[in-house]
Amino acid sequence: MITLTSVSTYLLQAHAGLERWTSARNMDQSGGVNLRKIRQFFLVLSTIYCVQLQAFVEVDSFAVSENAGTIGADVTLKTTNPTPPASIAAVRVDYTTVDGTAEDENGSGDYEAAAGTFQFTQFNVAQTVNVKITNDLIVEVPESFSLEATIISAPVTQQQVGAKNGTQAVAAGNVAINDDDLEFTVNLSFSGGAPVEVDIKLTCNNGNVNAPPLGSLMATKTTTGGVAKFKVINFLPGLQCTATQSAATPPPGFAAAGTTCNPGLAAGVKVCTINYQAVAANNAVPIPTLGLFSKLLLVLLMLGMAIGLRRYV
Ligand SMILES: [Ca+2]
Ligand SMILES: [Ca+2]
Ligand SMILES: [Ca+2]
Repeated sequence: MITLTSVSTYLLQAHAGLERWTSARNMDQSGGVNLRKIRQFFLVLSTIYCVQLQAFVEVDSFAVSENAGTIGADVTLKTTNPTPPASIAAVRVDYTTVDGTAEDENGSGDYEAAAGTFQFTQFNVAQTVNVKITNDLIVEVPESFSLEATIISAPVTQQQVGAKNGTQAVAAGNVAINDDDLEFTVNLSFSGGAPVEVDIKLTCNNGNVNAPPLGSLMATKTTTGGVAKFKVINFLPGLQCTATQSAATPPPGFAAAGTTCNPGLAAGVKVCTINYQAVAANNAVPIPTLGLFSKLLLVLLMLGMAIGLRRYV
């Protein structure tokens, strides 16, 4: 914090006025003893006020979606003075973004760095820092960066007081970025039979599916033996996706045995499971096949019949 109050300003002005008044009359230390005490009294009083009433900055903390575009973070100059003056001499406040798990264009590019200086001439009136959030197609966990603001100057008399305290006013707000891309996993379950190739369709009621084609609301993937992965990009709140088999009938040898999807969607990996149950090829009465011995027996029988027929003829 930095000391900065109207009351302390008035006290300092009284102190400075008395100093000028005694100086103008060329009063030395002995002759001006009473006035010197009065000056010291005002100086002590102003210091007490300065300790009690301070100015500081506040910076917003909030969360945004990755697709929010350019966002505004408010920086506000405040004071502990219960009755702040309507206007003050300009107070300079530096601001800058600082990487956290989210990184600017010099890192992984989750947002574009911003830095600058505000001039505040009023308390409790916010000024806004604009920061561009990058909307990529990468599936990520929530990340954040901070916005730091520092009071670097105050009106002359107030700055002098602040310097005596040796303090600076620094504040930081946190901006969380929630990803809007997610990976959607479809597990294929084959009971009673070996996994086969199946075309899977992912349909979402909102947003885009990036697998393939980009920008479509529907995507199909062919998978063998288990897993199809879809990347859903730029989804909006309330998005629901469902995985189904593309073909009208289940794969040969299997019957559909239900689909389960986790309800709702937020950031993160989502899963559906499509179940198949093996079935018999058909329900016809089995035709017995002849073994090698039976075939040999049949050949001998036919041979015997042929010999007998020849004798008879
Ligand atoms: Ca990232
Ligand atoms: Ca995105
Ligand atoms: Ca992303």
